[in-house]
Amino acid sequence: DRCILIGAPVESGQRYAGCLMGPAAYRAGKLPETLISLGREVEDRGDVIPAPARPAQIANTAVHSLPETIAWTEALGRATERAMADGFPIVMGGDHSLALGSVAGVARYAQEQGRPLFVLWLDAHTDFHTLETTQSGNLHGTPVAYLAGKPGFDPLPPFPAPVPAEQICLYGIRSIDPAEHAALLEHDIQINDMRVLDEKGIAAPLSAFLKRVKQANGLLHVSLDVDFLDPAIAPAVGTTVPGGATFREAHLVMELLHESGLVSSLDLVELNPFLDERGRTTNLMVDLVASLFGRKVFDRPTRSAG
Ligand code: DIR
Ligand code: MN
Ligand code: MN
Ligand code: MN
Repeated sequence: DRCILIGAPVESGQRYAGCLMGPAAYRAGKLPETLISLGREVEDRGDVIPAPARPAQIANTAVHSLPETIAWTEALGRATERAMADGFPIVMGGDHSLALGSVAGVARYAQEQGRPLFVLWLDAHTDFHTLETTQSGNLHGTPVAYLAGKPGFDPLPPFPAPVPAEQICLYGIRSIDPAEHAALLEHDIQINDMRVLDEKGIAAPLSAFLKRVKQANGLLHVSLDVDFLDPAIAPAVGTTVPGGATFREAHLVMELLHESGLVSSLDLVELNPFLDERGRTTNLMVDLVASLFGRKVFDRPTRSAG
């Protein structure tokens, strides 16, 4: 399957300047060349340009840059849906609010194909606020509630076909706001917080989820937030949280995803190259994508894949 690179220089979903340099960093970090070296065809469609923002009114005055985020959601929804028809979209962010659009586009495609959509959310945060509950006002904290079909997103385009709770898997969680916690208690979304992963290991809960994707013949969207990773190895993100995935844990997740053959689209989000140490976080993210596309520590060519 051909990889379709979509640049999404979005930073309206949070308040640190610099996320808009993400797509350029992935290109400078040789993401396209890396995918080609792994045998993929690559088509870079350049950076998406949203329509001019139109004013939008909501009650919660804390909300930051809603008009810009709506414009991005519309533009990225269209770009990602189109890319699904042509190959494997890799949306290079940009902050996590871009997933409001990318997942909406993937969901529309899944609906047209009559296939269930599963979402794996690799993140320190649950991103389960609505426009009404967010206190920071940063809309990068909202996409999971949006794709789950929670009410409270009035000025945004309605999410095409809400993803059922059983088809959403949150992974690596270690920061949940009180309003998110209350809302999550009313949903059946699987929350693999770090406490769970410490005890069960990084592989077992993921394998169980992948089994369900396979049984359902589902499409699988993976949304990788840089802050899933431990800040010691991935410092270039505005919202670091200690206690994240280690280098090998993160690679193992990607290797298991590759071996499953189930992943059909990917977001790379929250990289802020302005905060990076000589491209260190960028390089790690590119290497993780390489593992997702089949780079191995030791290739065993004759081993039959499961
Ligand atoms: C926090 C932080 N829950 C908020 N969210 C982040 O602002 O809503 N998500 N950083 O990635
Ligand atoms: Mn996030
Ligand atoms: Mn996060
Ligand atoms: Mn964040």
